[in-house]
Amino acid sequence: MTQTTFTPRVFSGIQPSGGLTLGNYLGAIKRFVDMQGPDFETVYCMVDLHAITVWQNPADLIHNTRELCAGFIASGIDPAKSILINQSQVPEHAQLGWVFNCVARMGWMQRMTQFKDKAGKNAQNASLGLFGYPALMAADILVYHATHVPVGEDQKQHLELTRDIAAKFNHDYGVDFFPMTEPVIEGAATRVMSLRDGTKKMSKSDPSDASRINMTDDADAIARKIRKAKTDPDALPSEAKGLEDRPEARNLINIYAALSDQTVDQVLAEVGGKQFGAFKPMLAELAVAKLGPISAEMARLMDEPDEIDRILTAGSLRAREITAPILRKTYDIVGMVAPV
Ligand code: AQP
Repeated sequence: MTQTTFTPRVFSGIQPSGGLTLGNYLGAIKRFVDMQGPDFETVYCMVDLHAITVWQNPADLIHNTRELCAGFIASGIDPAKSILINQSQVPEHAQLGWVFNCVARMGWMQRMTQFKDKAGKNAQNASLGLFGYPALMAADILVYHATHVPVGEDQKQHLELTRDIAAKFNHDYGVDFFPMTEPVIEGAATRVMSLRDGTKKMSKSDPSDASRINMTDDADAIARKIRKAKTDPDALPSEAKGLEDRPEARNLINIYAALSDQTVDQVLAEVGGKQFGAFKPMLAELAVAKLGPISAEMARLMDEPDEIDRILTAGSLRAREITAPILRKTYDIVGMVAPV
């Protein structure tokens, strides 16, 4: 079989399941912005169908979807350069998701650690959607034939599943139709941890607001949360090796490195030997300087929700020019009679 060449295309998404966190920004959005340019077509998505795998108040879901879109744009994603959509406006995501439900195997899905983490002890009461989420995520990516997906470290397993689904589909139907998508997990902050517990991921659904920096936090809130962030009593090391077994120290250094576009070694060369009492104000100042303009622009954009809705509608029309033919071709391969 001749090898298909795929257009270099980036797809990634974020759930509008709450306010954006610094983890979403550094692990995902900042890197979405970096990939926007001549090398790739870029498609960025508010994955509202994923958000409802756990209960969402409908009014909050609308607000959070618009706020997420505002966060994307305020961070530097340009709707003229990237396609910006909310998932439910592009029906081919869910349609391909169904095909992939029939390709993915129960055993594969049962190994997904995020389901186990999110369903917790009450898995019998979790929604079927939460269990099937990674198959829909594979469809989100592959309905664009996306070749690259920038994500945080926590999504690695779902990206491997995406490749497994693509490979099984191609194998079962004897085609070379879906690409083997490359995860792009790079930078100093692929896993930003909770400010209260350096072994737990910073998450928008953590019950403790002090555990995270929200993109909408004001300067006082950012400074207070960093001041109160859990640390240890030792001074900062001068080399990365000295951060081993110091999860909270490592987390704050990683955040500083990602916000200042430096490597961890560069940061430690500057701050090694300092106590947290001296380092935390430096980090707070940097975080406020970087996030302040973004949250101000988000607030301005949120004053014009109609404009955000127009951007999402225009994005979905552009997206469907890509997704409709790929879905149709998938249906043809599978054996679905086409309209005449
Ligand atoms: N703490 C994090 N560090 C680095 N990257 C992160 N991401 C999320 N948290 C961190 C990345 O952000 C993208 C979108 O994630 P999501 O919101 O769709 O889902 P999530 O990973 O489940 O994020 P949360 O904040 O933990 O959401 P809830 O609390 O609703 O479950 C992904 O690329 C993710 O890697």
